[in-house]
Amino acid sequence: MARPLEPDVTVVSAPADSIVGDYTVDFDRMDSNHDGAISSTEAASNSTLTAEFRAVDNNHDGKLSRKELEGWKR
Ligand SMILES: [Ca+2]
Ligand SMILES: [Ca+2]
Repeated sequence: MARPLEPDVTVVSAPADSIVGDYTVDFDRMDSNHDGAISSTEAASNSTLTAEFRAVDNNHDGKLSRKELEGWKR
């Protein structure tokens, strides 16, 4: 009993977040409450940034300004 040939559908899930080792941060997108700074909560979507949050936060106010982020990106 031959079965009709069906296309073998292989679902390849491409990682949406494939930026590795490239510090591309969309400040405006990450600043979800638009207060001009990235809080640790807002940075949570970026694991790399979360890991280095304290280092990036030069003035230790718990938020990352656009300037602090610029310095991080290099
Ligand atoms: Ca914010
Ligand atoms: Ca800061």
